[in-house]
Amino acid sequence: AIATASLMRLDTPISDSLNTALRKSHNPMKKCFARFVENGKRLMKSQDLMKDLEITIEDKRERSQVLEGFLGYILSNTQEAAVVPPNVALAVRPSPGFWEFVKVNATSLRVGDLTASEYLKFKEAIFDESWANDEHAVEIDFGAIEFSAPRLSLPSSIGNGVNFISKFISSRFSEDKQNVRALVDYLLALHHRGQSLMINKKLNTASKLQSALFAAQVYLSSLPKDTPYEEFKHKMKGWGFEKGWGSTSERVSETMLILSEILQAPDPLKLELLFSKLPTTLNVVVFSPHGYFGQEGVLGMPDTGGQIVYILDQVRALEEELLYRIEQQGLQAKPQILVVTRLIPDARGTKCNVELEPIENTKHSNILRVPFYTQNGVLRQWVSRFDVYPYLERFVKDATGKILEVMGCKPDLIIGNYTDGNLVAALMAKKLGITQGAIAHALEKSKYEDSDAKWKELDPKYHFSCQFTADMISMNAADFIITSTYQEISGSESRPGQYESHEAFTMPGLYRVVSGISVFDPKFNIAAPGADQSVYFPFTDKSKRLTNFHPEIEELLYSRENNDEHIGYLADKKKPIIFSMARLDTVKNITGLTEWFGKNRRLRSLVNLVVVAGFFDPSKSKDREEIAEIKKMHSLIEKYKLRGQIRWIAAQTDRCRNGELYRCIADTKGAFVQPALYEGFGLTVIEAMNCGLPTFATNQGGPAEIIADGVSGFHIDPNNGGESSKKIVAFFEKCKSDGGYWNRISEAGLQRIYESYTWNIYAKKALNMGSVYGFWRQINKDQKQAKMRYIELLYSLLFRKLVKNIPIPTEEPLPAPAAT
Ligand code: UDP
Ligand code: LCN
Repeated sequence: AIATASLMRLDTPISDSLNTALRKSHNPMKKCFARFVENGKRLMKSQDLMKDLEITIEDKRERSQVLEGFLGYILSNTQEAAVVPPNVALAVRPSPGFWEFVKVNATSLRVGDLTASEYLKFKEAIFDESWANDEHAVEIDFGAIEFSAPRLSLPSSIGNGVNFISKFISSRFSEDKQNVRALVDYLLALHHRGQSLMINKKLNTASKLQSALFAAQVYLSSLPKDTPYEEFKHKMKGWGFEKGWGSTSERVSETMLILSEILQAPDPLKLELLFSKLPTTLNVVVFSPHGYFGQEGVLGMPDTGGQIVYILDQVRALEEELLYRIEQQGLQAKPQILVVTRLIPDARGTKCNVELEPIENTKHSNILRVPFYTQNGVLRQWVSRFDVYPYLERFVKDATGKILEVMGCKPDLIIGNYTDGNLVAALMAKKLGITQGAIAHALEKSKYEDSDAKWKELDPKYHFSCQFTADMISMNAADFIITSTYQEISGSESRPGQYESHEAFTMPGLYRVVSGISVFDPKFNIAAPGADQSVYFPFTDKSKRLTNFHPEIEELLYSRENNDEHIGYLADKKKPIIFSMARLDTVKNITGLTEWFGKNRRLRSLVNLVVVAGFFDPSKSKDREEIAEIKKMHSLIEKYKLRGQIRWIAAQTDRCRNGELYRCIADTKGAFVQPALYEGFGLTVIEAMNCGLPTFATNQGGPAEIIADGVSGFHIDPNNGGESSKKIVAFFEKCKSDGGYWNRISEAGLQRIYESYTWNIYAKKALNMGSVYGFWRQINKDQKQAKMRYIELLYSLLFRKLVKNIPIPTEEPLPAPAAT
């Protein structure tokens, strides 16, 4: 039972109802299950099951009878079926976060329930029978340690962890006043550069604090509201209060009232409010080791995309909010945010070889670069995100030293980004005893089909054994996790979320995860990013348009010449443009879009295609996927004779010019198309929408949540190019017959953005998380410590060993500096 503790299950197991349903449709189902066993596929997905069902139950009426009943419900909710004749095991997901496992004997149609562990073992037999039968195969089970941890129960509450934790803490306060002591201790520990904040030792019990608050509030009510703190600080100190309550008598009074009310009768909303006012966070470290992390000339390269844009915008928003809060709290402190990445000596014209670089449009934030080391010294070249693991342990050690030196103190909060950044953040947070937040951006596991079960096949190329282990470690070590969408946590009705796919999975021969992370864990919080609205603003905002870029953009789109920056040309300048921009990764599917365009004559007659992606010479790339995609782009242009209708532009690194480019596409009454096979969030989607450009985006992942289909844009199915290109055609045809249609979609897109996707909302939420979870980890110390011991074992015994499989690149000499 412990093995499935974190997997939410329905009250009544499905096996009974399934038994009855199978008995009722015995004959057609017998044929159907016989086919599942005979078709040769050992791991079937939902669409495979449906296809077989269509083949075996030819009669449409009979088929729909079956599909309308319980069997249809089960089969359509089956994410995966593992076939080991004569049995078929089904992993059924009736709704987000809820899983059931059953085994059906294809001959007798007898049904049996399976636990997650049993299901995974059954599935493993397809790949590695002796491993599946090994009683002592490694099982990872975080649910077994966290059996007493609080869990959400409603799928609708998923992603709103702060709210849940506040409720949980206040109910603990109500149950036992002793627990309030923890809050007093927490306040006592707040300090800045050796100086106590909020309260000092005089107020070391809840009752002393309560009386002092009462006395102070009576006194404050006699002062004019805007009296500066400086004028009454001595009086406050006399009672045991320190700075941090507020800059004026009114603010101090407000904060004191909130705390008094909590001490009198705990209330989750008041608790959340109090935590948003406490000076808990002044110094923040943000880790993002891989890639070329820079402010200029790095975007669009492999591994160097949205994560960088996100972090730089995030830092600006966090700094702004921190400055605002510090001012309100009446402190003179300077907030410091350090983005810590790797220093790359072979910087290829970027500033990635500079150790400390101030972040533009901030007052106190910097990028700190720390090199990766090998046995031969500093690693000079870029390495792919799939190959970074061997350097991380040393990186944490070096980075910790540097951070303490540059900040002059310990940070209050560490935020990791992507697998490598999250692992590094977890290691450093543990070392220094600091609150840790994690941000995935993309969990690679969901991007590649069966990447867990088929890990052995993929490992030489992607090292998923390291990556998924690191992900398991850091998502469990993190005090809180920030996600961009609900989908990222628990997916949609039809598709499991990125985190959800880490609940139960197996890598045969390595380990079996029977409870990895639960989507009902209250550490999950949704805080969607925005797009920098000074760069991405509507094309209708004429006075702000960057017209100085227009001649360059005209050349970029329409000149006839082929060069290093663009190839192909647009013969008919009057047509609207469908536009896409992404790194040239397979998953971005830019080649897919090119092929849909190539195949759809009607689409080609209506619009031109412009894509910004990668570059044109495969021999100049070091990235395996990029090389393959470059070659494919060239062959598609030839195959479909696209010259005259396509413009392929190389990766663009100037954000401001890109903003204007989106707007120029809007001027042509065109559209943005994001065709990814899977997209974690999709910053280009919100950039395009911010510019007022109607957007078609993949229904696989985050964009499905950003866009309301047919209202604020459109969803397209990347796995069904024919249908997707028809949908684009339908839009442009409708625009021809209905003059206002294009504008209506454009405006609805903008409205959607303003309601939900801005950086200011994000910064407030993220800082509140740091504060609430900082306290939660204190009162949950014992549980956390037990979990960390388990995590340390995984790190030492598993991860360190796996890292050794990744080859260290041999040093390539740097090219001689160009003559000037
Ligand atoms: N981008 C860019 N130039 C390019 C390709 C992409 O500036 O040639 C930017 C794009 O504007 C967006 C980011 O890189 O800000 C890509 O983020 P997204 O979330 O769409 O995808 P990711 O690359 O993170 O997977
Ligand atoms: C990485 C991705 O793949 C995108 O989907 C996100 O938009 C980006 O990071 C920022 O979080």
